[in-house]
Amino acid sequence: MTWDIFCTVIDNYGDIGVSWRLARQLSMEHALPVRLWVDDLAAFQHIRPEVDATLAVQQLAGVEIRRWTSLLPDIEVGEVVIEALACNLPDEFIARMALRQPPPVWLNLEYLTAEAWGAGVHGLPSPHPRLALCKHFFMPGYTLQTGGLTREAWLAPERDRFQANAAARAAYFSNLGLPAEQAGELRISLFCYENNALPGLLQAWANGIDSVRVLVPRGKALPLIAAWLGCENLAAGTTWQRGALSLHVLPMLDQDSYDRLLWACDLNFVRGEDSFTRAQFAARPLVWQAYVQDDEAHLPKLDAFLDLYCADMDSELAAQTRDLWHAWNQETGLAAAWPKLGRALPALTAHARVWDRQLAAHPDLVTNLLNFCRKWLK
Ligand code: TRH
Repeated sequence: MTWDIFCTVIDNYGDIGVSWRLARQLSMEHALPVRLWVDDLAAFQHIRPEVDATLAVQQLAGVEIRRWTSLLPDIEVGEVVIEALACNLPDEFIARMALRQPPPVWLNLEYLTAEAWGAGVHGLPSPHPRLALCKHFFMPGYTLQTGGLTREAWLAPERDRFQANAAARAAYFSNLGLPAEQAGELRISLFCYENNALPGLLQAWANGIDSVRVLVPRGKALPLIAAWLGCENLAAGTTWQRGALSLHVLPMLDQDSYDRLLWACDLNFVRGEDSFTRAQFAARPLVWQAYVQDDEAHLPKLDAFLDLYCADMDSELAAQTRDLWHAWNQETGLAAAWPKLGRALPALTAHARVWDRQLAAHPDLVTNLLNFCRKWLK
């Protein structure tokens, strides 16, 4: 089964992050020929430094990566064509798809949502108005009625080994220029959008009695942090101390190293889609900042996830989790919500493990994709 996956980088790193994981898993775990078309290789390079942004064609982890320009080379269309995260295929490529016999399985791989409509839309056909082609919606999601989540077979065993191995974690932190873990210290990774609640949260951590070590990969949070610290610029590799808070600015990590950061921390602030999913697979407590959408469409998305995530929590823990996540997403009132949540971390850690096991019991997205495609290619 040959694959063409198309990815448009709208902004940030989520589109390419999701597309790359999918392409890599198809290639590495299923030995499938995959071509990944990307319109912004420079963004790709941020999460995979091995990518050469000047090349039209290159190979990485068995995947053929192609710069997606307006003129596509004359290649044979794959048996499966994926529009990752609802990007639009060029008409010229669609015309070529129509000439292929049999026509390719054409999928619109949508954004992840826990909302009920996701299950309703999953698998629905959308016939082309003129050509003998039919696109299907493929919805990632958290239930068996959806396409599942991208989760490699190696992930849980590797994570468990890493989390059980203090020497591996020490080496990891040392490579990042960070001090070794200390007893009683809370280690937090922070990856978020510009968030007006952040200064209040930093202040709450600084004023607290427990030591908090916050690790911030370079990105959108830095201007707010710099303003709160009262400094001009925050370079990667710098460390700042304010009361009980130690703050370290990290370079942007490659995707696999970022996974390890999530595995290594006691609590992860994540955003968008891919870091959010990976933080759930880290089996550690998390706080999610949803990607802001028009008409506040991200708020029902947030609540739909919280409904699932908090379903098996006791009511007090559920209310605390909801309060903190709402405060973070509404960018207000977070400092008040934090102290209770800080105390609830042991219970949240236990819950994060249960949630991860629950997710792991479902077939992953690639398995579901393969089953779907085999049915249509028969
Ligand atoms: O970058 P994002 O904000 O991406 C967003 C969302 O995907 C959103 O839904 C989409 O509409 C928008 O992009 C266009 O957040 P996300 O999804 O977490 O993606 C970040 C990627 O960057 C993820 O693959 C992890 C990776 N990453 C690294 O590789 N190294 C790092 O140091 C960090 C912090 C992240």
